[in-house]
Amino acid sequence: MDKKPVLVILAAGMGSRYGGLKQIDPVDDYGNLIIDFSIYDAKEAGFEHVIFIIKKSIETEFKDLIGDRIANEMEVSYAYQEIDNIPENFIIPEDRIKPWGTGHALLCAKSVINSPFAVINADDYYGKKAFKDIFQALSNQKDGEKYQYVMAGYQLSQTLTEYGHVARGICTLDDSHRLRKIQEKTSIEKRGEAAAFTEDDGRTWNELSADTTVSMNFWGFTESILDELEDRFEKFLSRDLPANPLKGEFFLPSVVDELLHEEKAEVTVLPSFERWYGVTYKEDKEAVVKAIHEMKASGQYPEKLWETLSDTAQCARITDALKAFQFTGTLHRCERYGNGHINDTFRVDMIDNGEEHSYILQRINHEIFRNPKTLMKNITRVTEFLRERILENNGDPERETLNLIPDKEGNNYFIDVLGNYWRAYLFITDADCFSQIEKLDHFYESAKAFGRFQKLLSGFPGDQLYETILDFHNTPLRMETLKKAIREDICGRAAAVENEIRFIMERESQLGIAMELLHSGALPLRVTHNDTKLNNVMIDRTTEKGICVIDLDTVMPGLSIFDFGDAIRFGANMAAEDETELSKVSMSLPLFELYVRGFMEECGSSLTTMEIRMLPMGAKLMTLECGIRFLTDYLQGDTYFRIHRENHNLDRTRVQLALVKDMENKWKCMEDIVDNYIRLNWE
Ligand code: ADP
Ligand code: GN1
Ligand code: MG
Repeated sequence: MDKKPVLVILAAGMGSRYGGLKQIDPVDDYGNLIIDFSIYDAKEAGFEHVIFIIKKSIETEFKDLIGDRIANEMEVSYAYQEIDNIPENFIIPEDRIKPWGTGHALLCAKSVINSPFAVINADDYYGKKAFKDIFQALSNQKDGEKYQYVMAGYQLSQTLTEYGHVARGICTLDDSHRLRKIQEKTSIEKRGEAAAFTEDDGRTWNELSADTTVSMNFWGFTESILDELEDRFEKFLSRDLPANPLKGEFFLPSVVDELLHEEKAEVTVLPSFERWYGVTYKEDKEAVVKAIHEMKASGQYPEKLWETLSDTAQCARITDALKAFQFTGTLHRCERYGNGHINDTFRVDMIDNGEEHSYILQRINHEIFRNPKTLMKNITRVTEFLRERILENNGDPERETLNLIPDKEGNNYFIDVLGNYWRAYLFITDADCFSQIEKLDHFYESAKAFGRFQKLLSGFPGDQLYETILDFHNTPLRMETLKKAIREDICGRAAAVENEIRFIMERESQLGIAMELLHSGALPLRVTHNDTKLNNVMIDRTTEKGICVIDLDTVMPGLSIFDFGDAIRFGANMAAEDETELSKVSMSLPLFELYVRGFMEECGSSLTTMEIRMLPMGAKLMTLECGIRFLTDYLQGDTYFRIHRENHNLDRTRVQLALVKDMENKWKCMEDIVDNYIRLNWE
C-alpha cells in the first residue's frame, strides 16, 4: 500500500469568486496559477501524488486548465465534494446551496486517501519551507497514544493584506510548539505592524500582536482524522445544523480544536516565517506577481516552472482578448477550433439581437513567428490586395479572403498582459476545411483555389513582404538543422531512429535541386503561400468550390513548385499525415493528376515550362523536407509542431518518408502526367 505522504488540495471552491476557473488570473508570464507553485514546491519537497478535491461541475474545466498539466509531473487523483454527499439518514435542508465546509471536503476524499497526507488550500501560496517541513514530519510521524498531527504556523503579520479584512485561524501554542487551541477569526485587519479583529461588525476591536501564530490551513494528518471527521460530521448534522440550516459549515480547524480539547490529538506547529500570498482582493494580485517574478529572478523557480506548458495555460488570457476586439454582440460560446499545428485557434460566437456573429480568434505562436507585428503587416497588406482583386472580379471579399477584425483601438492585433499576440477574423460560415480528401472534387477545387491565389498575388510586390520565417523552404538548411539535432540528441532519441535518418541521408544530394535552380535563375521567385495543406483552404458547402485560402502566416516570396508540392504531400496521400499503419500510405496518381489539372487551369499560363516540369520534384522535396522537419522536432523534444500523443512527430516523420518512397516508385508516372498535360494544353 502507498504509505508515502500525499498532498490533498482543497479546490472545490476554486474560481467561484471569479465566476469560473478560466477567470483566475495567472501570476506569471506562462499562465501559471498559485496552485502550480504549491505543487512545484510539494514535488520538490518529495510529494509524488496529488489528490484534488473538486466539484463535479468544474471537472472538465479543472482538468483542462490544471489537472492534465499536473498529471505530467505527479500522480494525480480526484475526489468530489458534492452537497448531496451526506449520510443516508440525513436530509439536505431545502434551499441549501452552500457546500458543507472544509471538514466535509476532506471527508469526501476518504476513500482515495490511504497514507499520511498534507492538506492545503488551492488559492494560497505557502512557500517552500512549509512543504519541506510537513513532508518530513509526515514521513516520520506515527500515531501514538494520541494522534500525531502537524500544522504550518505563519506569523500573522506575514499573512495580512493592505486591502481589507481576512480570516485566519488564531493559534495558541504551548512552550514546546504544540497547538493548544485554534479559533477561526473571520474579520482581521492590518493595524500598522500589528492587527485587530472584530466579532461584532466593527463595533469593538481586539488587538492581535504581529507575531501571533496563525493557521493558513496547511496541515499534516494521519488517516485517523478521516474517521474522526466521519463521526463528527454526523454529529454536526444532527446537533449544530438545525441552528443554521443554510449557512452552517463543518470546518476542519474546528474538528482539530475539538480533538485537542478531548486530548485525543497532538498537533506540532512547524513555524514558517515566509510570507503568505494569495488574492483575497484583486489589488493583492500585483504583489503576488511581483513576488513570483523576484523568486524566479533569484533562482527559486525556473522561468517556465513546468517543461510542458499546456496550451490552455498559454491561452489563459483569452478573456482579455475576447473583450479587446470589435466583435458584435455578447459572448455566446468560445471553443478551441480546427487542426492547425501552430497557432491556438478558437471559434467565437456572439449574439446580437438574436443574430449570431462568428469569428476566429487566434493566439499567434510567437515562439515560431518571432515578429508578430511585421507578420500582421504582411497579412494586412495581402488581404487588402486580395480584397481589391476580388472586387474587380465581382466576388464576395467577405467570403473569398480573410477579413481581419480590428481591436477596440483600431489595431489588427491585440497584445495581452503576458505578451501574447491575438488576432481575429470573420468566421467563414457554410464552408468546411478537410483534413483528408472525402470527395475527389474537393481536391480539384482546392487546387484551383491555391492556383487562383497564386495568380491573384502575381501582381503583388514581393519586396514589400517580410520573411516571417527565414529560409522556410530552404531544404538543405533544414537538413543541417536535422544533423545538428542528431549530434546534440538532447532527448536521447536518435539511436531509435537510425532507419529514418539513413533514409534521409541517402537522399541528401537531391535536397538542393530547387535552391540551385532558383539561384541560377531557372526558377523564378514569386509570392507564394508556402503552407498549402488541404486544411488551409475552405470549401463552400453549397457550391463545393474552394472559396478561400486561409492561414496566411507564411505568405512570402517563394517557389511555385513548393506550393504545388506541399499540397500533394498532404492531400494526395491516401493516409492521414500521422497514420501509424504505414501500409496505408500512398500517393494517389489520380489525385496527383487532378491537382495538376486544377492548379494549372488557374495559374498554369503564368508558370514557366521549367516550373511545370519541376512540379513532381516540388512534391518530393516538400515531402522529404516535411519529414526532415518532423524528425528534427521529434529529436528536439516536440517544441515546434503541436503533438497530441507520444511519438506523434515520429509517426508523422514515418508517413512522410513512406510517401517519398511511394513517389519514387511512381516517379515515371508522375512525370508523364505533367508531360502529358504540357503536351495537350501547351504545345
Ligand atoms: P494554423 O497555423 O495553426 O494551422 P490556421 O490559421 O490554419 O492555423 O487555423 C486553424 C484552423 O482554423 C483552420 O484549419 C480552419 O479549420 C480554421 N479557420 C481558420 N481561419 C478561419 C476562418 N476565417 N473561418 C473559418 N475557419 C477558420
Ligand atoms: C504546419 O500551420 P499548419 O498546421 O497549417 C507548418 C507547415 C507544415 C505543416 C505540416 C508555419 O502547418 O509548414 O508543412 O504544419 N506551418 C508552419 O502539417 O511551420
Ligand atoms: Mg493551418
